[in-house]
Amino acid sequence: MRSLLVLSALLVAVFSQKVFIGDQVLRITPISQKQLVQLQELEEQQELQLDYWLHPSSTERPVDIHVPFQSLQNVKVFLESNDIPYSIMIKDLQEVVDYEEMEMKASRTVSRNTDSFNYATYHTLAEINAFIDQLVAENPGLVSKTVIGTSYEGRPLNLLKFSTGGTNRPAIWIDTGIHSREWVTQASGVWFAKKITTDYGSDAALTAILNRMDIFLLIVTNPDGFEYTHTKDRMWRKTRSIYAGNSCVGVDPNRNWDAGFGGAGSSGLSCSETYRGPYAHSEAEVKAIVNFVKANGNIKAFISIHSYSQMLLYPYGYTYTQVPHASELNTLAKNAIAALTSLYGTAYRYGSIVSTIYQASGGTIDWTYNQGIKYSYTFELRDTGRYGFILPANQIIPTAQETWQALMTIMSYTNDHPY
Ligand code: BHK
Ligand code: ZN
Repeated sequence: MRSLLVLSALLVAVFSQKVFIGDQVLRITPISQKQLVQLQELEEQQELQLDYWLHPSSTERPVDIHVPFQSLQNVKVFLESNDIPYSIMIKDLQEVVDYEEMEMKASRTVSRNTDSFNYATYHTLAEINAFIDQLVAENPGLVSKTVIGTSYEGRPLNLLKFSTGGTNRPAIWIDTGIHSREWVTQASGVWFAKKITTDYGSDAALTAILNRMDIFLLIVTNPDGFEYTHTKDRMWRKTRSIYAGNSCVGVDPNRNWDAGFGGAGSSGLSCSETYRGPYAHSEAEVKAIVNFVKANGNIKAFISIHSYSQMLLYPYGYTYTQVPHASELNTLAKNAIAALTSLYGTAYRYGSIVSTIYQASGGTIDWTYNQGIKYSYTFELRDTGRYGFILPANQIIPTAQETWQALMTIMSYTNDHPY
């Protein structure tokens, strides 16, 4: 294994692509409050360079940790000496990353229109941007593109607008890919865009929505991070912003919003995956959406899509206080999940963020809800952890299809319940 480490260092030097040789993802199932606290303390040990894919919250839910090869012995000894049960979910992360890259390269073709686009594989930022321009060109009466801002590194934030006319119509917002490594979300966003153009005029429910409302869709919400996941580090989650005095690059864009900013479930340390940033809305990608929402006062549903863990969540994440519309949001979530599950039987949990996943401050939908957007939801798409962020590409279309069932439920309800 020592030679593996030398080899991995060599590979980084030659290809400048981060490697995960011998890294494992452990699924830990704490059985007591004490073990939960031990797992929280483990997270503070920065020298271990642990990447918590699922944070500790309760004994009801597992904790998934991506452990670098060089920390594996220490972590396993720690777990075993404290009798904390665990299993190995991914035994060599590099193997699944390599397989994904091989599949992606094998299926790569240059597509000249959105009918020949391969929806069943992962795509680069350039390919998704080309798709966006093709979709606009093919559907000039329905689809348009607005650049709502620029990322830290200067990339455009390409927002798609689906509209059949009118001015300042009530609208639905959907974003995917705010966390760059959650690749099934951007891939689903592409599929949703195409689906809207094929269903308008033929599907009665979608047609009714678009006859009264607009749909905004931001597919690559974190383009700098997304490009980085393709070229340097498949596991990159945050933005790529740099602040003087910080040791590490990037801010968690789902801890950067002005809703309980700085509170529990966010970190003030730049090297943390949940680093909140120097101040609320410091991130260009977040600020662009904030400006857009404020300028377009008519957004009625705001849906921010992540992966993984198969959940549909509503506010709050920063406080245990229930939102005033909790019961309506809960019923709508239940109906949306019933529609989702009806397609392939995929099981979802639903509820408020804080009661369903864990406490997290500065999250997107807490801010949008506090802005008055009642139907604010976050999805966590497939899977429940077998592959986590490296979801096999043959699950892209089924994931997008089932998610679309839930989205249609929320969008139709929003259209039928003006406020
Ligand atoms: C979702 C919404 C609001 C706050 C937290 C979450 C869970 C999400 C996160 O930001 O920690 C989990 C995650 O990225 C994996 O998608
Ligand atoms: Zn996420």
